[in-house]
Amino acid sequence: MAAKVWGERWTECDSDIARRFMETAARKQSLVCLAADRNTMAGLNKLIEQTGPYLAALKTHVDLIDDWTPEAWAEFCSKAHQTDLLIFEDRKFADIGKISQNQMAGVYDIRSWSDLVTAHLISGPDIVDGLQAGWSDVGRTGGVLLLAQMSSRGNLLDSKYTDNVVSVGKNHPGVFGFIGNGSRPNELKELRNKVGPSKMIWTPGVNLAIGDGGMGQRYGDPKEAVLAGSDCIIVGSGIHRSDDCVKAAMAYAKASWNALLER
Ligand code: 5BU
Repeated sequence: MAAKVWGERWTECDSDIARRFMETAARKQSLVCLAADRNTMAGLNKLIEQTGPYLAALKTHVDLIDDWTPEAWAEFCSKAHQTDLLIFEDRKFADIGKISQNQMAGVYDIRSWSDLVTAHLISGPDIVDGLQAGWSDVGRTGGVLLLAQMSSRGNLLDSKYTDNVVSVGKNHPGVFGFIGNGSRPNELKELRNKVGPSKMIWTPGVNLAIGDGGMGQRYGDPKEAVLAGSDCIIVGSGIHRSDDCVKAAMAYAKASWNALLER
């Protein structure tokens, strides 16, 4: 099933974690990664219990939560893994390699529960090795999503910067894939041409409603993003701010899955 729907993304793929994601997505018929941006443990637990069956991955901002404790977090993560979701901490690491390795530990101990993390490449390629060393310090493996583009207006990741990120990440085994701008299908198409078929492109900045979000967030249509080359739509408020989160999650799952079939 996964091989058939994912086509060359499956055959050219060089990552076990990406294969896991593609299998989950095919089984659940959803390319949705929920951006679970709620600030209480109760809110997060409720959200994942409701929407988990319609998601292919879960994105967190662990430092947003007011009542965070290691125990409550461990329980939440085990709930996510039981629903077969990769846990993606959108930490946007940016420091030198050694400090990034150490930042995978600390109070939140991201290395112990995350399967994926985001990183800027602004400090150079050693950040990827630092993050990989973080996972290997606790006997785990994970993948790095490099920010090749962003969804927010006026960001400084211009096309020359994108090219540099892609050329470093494209052949690096520690790089799971790239963050692309889900709000601009043309930029995304260009990114997919640069990246080729072997790495993932995941995209925030998607919403089924027309219009942009607050504070410079830009939105595009989920179907257009997938047709342009996105492998996973990252959806936050489109689901967690909806009056009916389950219905919303199902709608994003359907739009993304049908777009993959069309692609
Ligand atoms: P939204 O509610 O769907 O706008 O949430 C988007 C999420 O994706 C939010 O958690 C952001 O931190 C995240 N994001 C983004 O919006 N744009 C980016 O370029 C990157 C991450 Br990278």
